[in-house]
Amino acid sequence: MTTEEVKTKVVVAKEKEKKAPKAEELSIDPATIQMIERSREMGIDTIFDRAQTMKACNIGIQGTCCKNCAQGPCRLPLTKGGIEGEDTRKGLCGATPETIAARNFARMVAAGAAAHSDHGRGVAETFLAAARKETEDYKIQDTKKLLEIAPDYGVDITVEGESGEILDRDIDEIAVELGEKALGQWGQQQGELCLLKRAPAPRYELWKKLGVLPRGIDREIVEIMHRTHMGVDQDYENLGEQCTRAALADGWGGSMIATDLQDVLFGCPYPLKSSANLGILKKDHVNIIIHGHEPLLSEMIVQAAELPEMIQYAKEKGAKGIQLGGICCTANEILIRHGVPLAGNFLQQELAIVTGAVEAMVVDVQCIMENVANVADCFHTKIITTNPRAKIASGKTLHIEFDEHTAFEDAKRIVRIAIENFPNREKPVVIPDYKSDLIAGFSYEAINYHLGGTFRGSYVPLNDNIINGRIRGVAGVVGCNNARTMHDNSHITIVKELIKHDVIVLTTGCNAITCGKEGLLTPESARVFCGPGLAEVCETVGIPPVLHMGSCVDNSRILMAATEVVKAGGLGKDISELPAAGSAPEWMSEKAISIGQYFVASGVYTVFGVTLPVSGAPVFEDYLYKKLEGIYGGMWDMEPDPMEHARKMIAHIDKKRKALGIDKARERVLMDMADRQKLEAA
Ligand code: BF8
Ligand code: SF4
Repeated sequence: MTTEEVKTKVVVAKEKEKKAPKAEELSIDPATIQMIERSREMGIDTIFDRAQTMKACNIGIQGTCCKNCAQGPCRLPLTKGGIEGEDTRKGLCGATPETIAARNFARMVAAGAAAHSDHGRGVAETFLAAARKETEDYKIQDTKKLLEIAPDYGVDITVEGESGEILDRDIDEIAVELGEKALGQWGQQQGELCLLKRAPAPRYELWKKLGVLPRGIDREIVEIMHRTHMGVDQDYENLGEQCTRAALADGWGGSMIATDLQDVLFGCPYPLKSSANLGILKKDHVNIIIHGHEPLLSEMIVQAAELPEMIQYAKEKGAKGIQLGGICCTANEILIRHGVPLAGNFLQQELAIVTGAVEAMVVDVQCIMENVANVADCFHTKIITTNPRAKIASGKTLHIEFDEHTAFEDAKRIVRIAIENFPNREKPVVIPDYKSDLIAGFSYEAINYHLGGTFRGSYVPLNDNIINGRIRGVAGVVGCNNARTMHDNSHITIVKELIKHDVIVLTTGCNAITCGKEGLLTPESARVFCGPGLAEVCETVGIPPVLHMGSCVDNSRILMAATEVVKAGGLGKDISELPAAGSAPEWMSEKAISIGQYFVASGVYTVFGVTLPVSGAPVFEDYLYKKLEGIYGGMWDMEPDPMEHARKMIAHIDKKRKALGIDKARERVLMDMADRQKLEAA
């Protein structure tokens, strides 16, 4: 390189540095800010830097780039100011922007539904192996839930005795049949998925009338891939219907089965205490990060890390113990069942390694950034891939494949590798001193129990408080981080705005982790952040205003909670009548699109932040944002501004309150509240 070239390079690098936003402009989370700064000081490239140097494609972002055949990519951007007169944009084959955007959207639904459902299939296979006693490592733990759900799968829990008496059926037999029936849902070719009937009857009847009841999980996903192949389905509404079939096969199929069987296998979650953020890592401990989505192996790692022999081994290597921490939804899974603390959400995965304190990051499937391998290369951290579907092509990652028959041995091997890596720390350890306490594990069964106790557990108290106006409505706020927006900012702004206006929030996924870090998952936060009505209810019942329900497959718990609210009565006959709304403020993954579609098709008004790749196809956009309301009673919306986003959700909730005729009750409660406060002050 000539001196001139070197000089130019230095100038370019300095320019880049000048232009790069400060760390505090990229995240609201102090731990994240501190680690972005450290990564920059160390010259380590993270997603926060790459988001500055690489801008998103202006046509892809509109959803109107088609590369479904080799005559393309055909790119149909919508220019600023829109189209005057007739929209004549066409791909080589004549595909309109609507067809192209709808096909791209459908493929996102297919990929998202496939990811959740393949997770569910893996769980069903392990469940069956456990039920058949082919593995020593997994045992059915929650027989109560097993008996509760078996009939939904068409599995009898009683048998007729010799003289006609009704007898309890053998629990192992029930488990095996349940495993077989559940696994059969993937390859089923005809009929309908068995859990669709869990929905309120009018919802199920609507799906039936519309002809969108999914037949089999794999079938609906395959059909999207067929229909979106060059020259097949060229009607955006017809594609939209198939999106619904595949998405329902996710929410009321693959994801719901995953939640059901994980609960039976590992225990149904009930509220427990833990903490969140990078501050949970310990300088003098062997730190193991578990990252990904399937809890099958991580359940074993939790057990392995607690073994006295492992703790002793860690001490021999100079550590005081073993600290586990989770990232992404594996984190949520092991939090809600074991209280393992949350190290961080999606955008913190590289930064956890930047602490220099992580001996091993064990990953399974989904949301694992390839760059964790590069960041780990700068430290002593070992990246261990564990799933045959998800390897990283870096010579430095280890692959220890998960096998349900040897899972505990595999887990012990992984923990041992981490311990042996403890003395290899090479860079100074810097752990941000930030973590917050939280309570998580609100399965819909736990909410039931919390509201009314074991003997009179029900959603009636919740409904009563919605009807009397103390609680304005219910919001499901879920989903990812997205490096195109300020990390965690929209999540927190929206959730705080909702609870301030007495809307109780149900959360999963990376939003749940964000709320945990912000301290919103504690009953005490109610007094600080909630409107007077919601604060009163939370304080009386002793629950946080934001209920952590689990991982992203556990969005099925939100569907079940909504169904329970309908069943408890007084708020209409279907989910679409509830004063409720859904939101994914910082979404990025295709799974979020599948989730959005099944929420919409279940009757929920669902707002996404950031952007939706449909803006280049105004007719298809209108179908999603407006026309679907007339079909399902729920529809999509997109609002990047977090305050406006929350306002739209609250406006929808108020619209539903009015339709139910309970809008006046709220005014009365607020008046009472003001009067009471006046009295107290006097
Ligand atoms: O399934 S919320 S970034 S971790 S995709 Fe991924 Fe999104 Fe996080 Fe969980 Ni869900
Ligand atoms: Fe272009 Fe049509 Fe091929 Fe798509 S399918 S790339 S629009 S020719």
